[in-house]
Amino acid sequence: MAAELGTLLDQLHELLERHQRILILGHKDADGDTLGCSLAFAEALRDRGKRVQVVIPPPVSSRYAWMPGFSEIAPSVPEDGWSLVLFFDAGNLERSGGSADSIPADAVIVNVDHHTSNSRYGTLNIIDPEASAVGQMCLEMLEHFGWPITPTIAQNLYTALLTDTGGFRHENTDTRALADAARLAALGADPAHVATMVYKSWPLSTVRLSGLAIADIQEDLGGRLAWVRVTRRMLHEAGAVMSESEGIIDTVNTLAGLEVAIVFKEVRARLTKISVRTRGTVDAAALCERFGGGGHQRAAGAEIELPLDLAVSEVLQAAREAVAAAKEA
Ligand SMILES: [Mn+2]
Repeated sequence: MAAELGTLLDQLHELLERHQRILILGHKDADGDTLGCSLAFAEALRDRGKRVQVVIPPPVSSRYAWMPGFSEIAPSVPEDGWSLVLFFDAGNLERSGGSADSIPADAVIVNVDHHTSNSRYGTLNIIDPEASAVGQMCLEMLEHFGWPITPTIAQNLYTALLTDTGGFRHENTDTRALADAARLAALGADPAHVATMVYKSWPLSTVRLSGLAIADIQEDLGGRLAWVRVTRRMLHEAGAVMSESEGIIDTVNTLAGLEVAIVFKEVRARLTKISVRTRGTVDAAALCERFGGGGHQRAAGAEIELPLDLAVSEVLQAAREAVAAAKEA
């Protein structure tokens, strides 16, 4: 561990020992990483006698409802004199979905993240872009503190690592990720159970929605660019809600020869969300930043205040330019 990181972890340890009322924030459109870190740290802190509340803005996908501690998540910040706030896996405070507005003005904010685009909004910023998942950073923190890691903590952190590596398929699946996965399994995480709950537990409506969207898949640039739309009409037809569209991008990303995969989600009449995955040299985060979003080089997203059709044409134009620029580079 780098000396600088060791100092940061000592500072965090001191803050956690000193404060009694600790608020934990997960980011909106919650994924396995933000959930796993939040729930693992909540358990670790409760075991140390702390008053803890995990707050994650709804809707939180029910595919994670089996995670230990999930039922204790609150949708908004209850007033309880929180003096320390931990925010996991969020590149900026807006990712709290408004929860940050309810934090007491004098609260200390700890920003624990792995996004290169992180805005360093915390009082203490612990950023490790080399980490495949923030869950790995949490594992290192708990080990650095010498705090016990229970099987349920290990289960939550393993889930963070499994999901942020796309089931150990993304390019961030490196020796550190695999070694940490083995350590978490040794600590009591159950890889087969987590895989079943995360990847083999979709409701019928989710599979139907995926089918409707995928049936209308479009491609361009000889298959280097592919996209699908998830419309309000498809949701109605499948009996699904928009959060069930989360896995569709991974199906688009199974195409051979693909460089940029995009899913357009018609959230409202004038709000379109995009999910982007890239291979080769195209930077997904850079593409999404052009539309006010962000993320990682290989996986990013944005919320665009445009009707679906307009968002599709603007983003596709930018994606074509990005693929062309990547070819020349
Ligand atoms: Mn993450």
